[in-house]
Amino acid sequence: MIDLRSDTVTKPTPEMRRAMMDAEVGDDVYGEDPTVNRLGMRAAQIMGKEAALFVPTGTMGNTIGVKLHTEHGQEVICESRCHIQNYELSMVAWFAGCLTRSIVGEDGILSWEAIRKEVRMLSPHCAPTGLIEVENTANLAGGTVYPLETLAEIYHGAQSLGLGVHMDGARIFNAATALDVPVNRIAAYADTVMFCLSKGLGAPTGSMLVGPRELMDKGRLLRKRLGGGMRQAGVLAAAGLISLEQMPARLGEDHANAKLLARGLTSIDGITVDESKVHTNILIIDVSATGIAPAEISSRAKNNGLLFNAVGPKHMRLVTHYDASHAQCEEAIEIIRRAVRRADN
Ligand code: TLP
Repeated sequence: MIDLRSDTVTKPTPEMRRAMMDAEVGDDVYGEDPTVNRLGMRAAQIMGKEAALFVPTGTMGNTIGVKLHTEHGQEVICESRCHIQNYELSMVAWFAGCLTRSIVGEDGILSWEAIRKEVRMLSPHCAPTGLIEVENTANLAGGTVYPLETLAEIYHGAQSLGLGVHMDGARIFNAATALDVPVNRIAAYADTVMFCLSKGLGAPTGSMLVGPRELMDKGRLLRKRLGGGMRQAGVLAAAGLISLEQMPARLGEDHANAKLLARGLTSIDGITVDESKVHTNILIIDVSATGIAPAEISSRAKNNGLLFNAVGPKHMRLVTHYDASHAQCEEAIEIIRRAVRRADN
């Protein structure tokens, strides 16, 4: 099976499995797991932040991140397709007691100008803005990347109003690869950043929340409250360390494979994808002109050895990763070509 449903499907490398086997562990609720502590130190260092918190999932990292910046009854400004609004079971409302106020950004990218218009102060009618959230790369917009200047404007604009910025950087290393900058240049424009070890970086599970030490100390308590005190989590952190140190350097291959897919798929009648907008490992294709429902295309492709999913009534998503080779991506194009061929031609 060629699996392009997500980069979450990657399996730990043999080196990760060996490191997990040999990991030194302790009780992380007491702060005594040396491997978790090492991972936290490296993550903070690489991101240019004071401290880090190891969490089981990106969702928990975002949940804690949002809660750290907000109070019940506030609003979180975000982009309309973002993960915290669409894929986290209303966690912003459920745990932080806030509403999202979303803005449609071009290609999933917000600007300070657009955000500024939506910032609200407390009044007899309005809940105040508590936080600005940016997702980088913007997953459902096709893995798009924030230009550094745009992030700088948002961050400085937010600061001028006393607002914090949380970055859902699940794929921040893909953004750094696309911009060809060290990842800390991107992280510098957010107070807290969540990033995933378990997506393109290949760890079996785990994400990091990084930011000021005081916030991360509070975050530890929130993690415990959410049931994320993982005890001997060093077995997971050991794989995470390999993700962090070794995997970012190869993300360019995934980006090249995504470009290859985009180029191949534009040659198929009825499929629309703007190759010039594919900069990382995600592509969203419009299949509406094939006249075939995405779910049907998905099921035909599956019967021929390719997994990829619909995102809405017209679009489908393909995600490249280290368990999907160049040759498999070439094969995927041919499987899709056959899947959208009508019976009558
Ligand atoms: N994304 C998954 C699905 O949930 C959609 C995927 O297949 O892409 N932020 C972003 C931007 C994400 O893409 C994801 C996962 C998360 C947060 C949540 O991470 P996990 O799955 O570890 O909770």
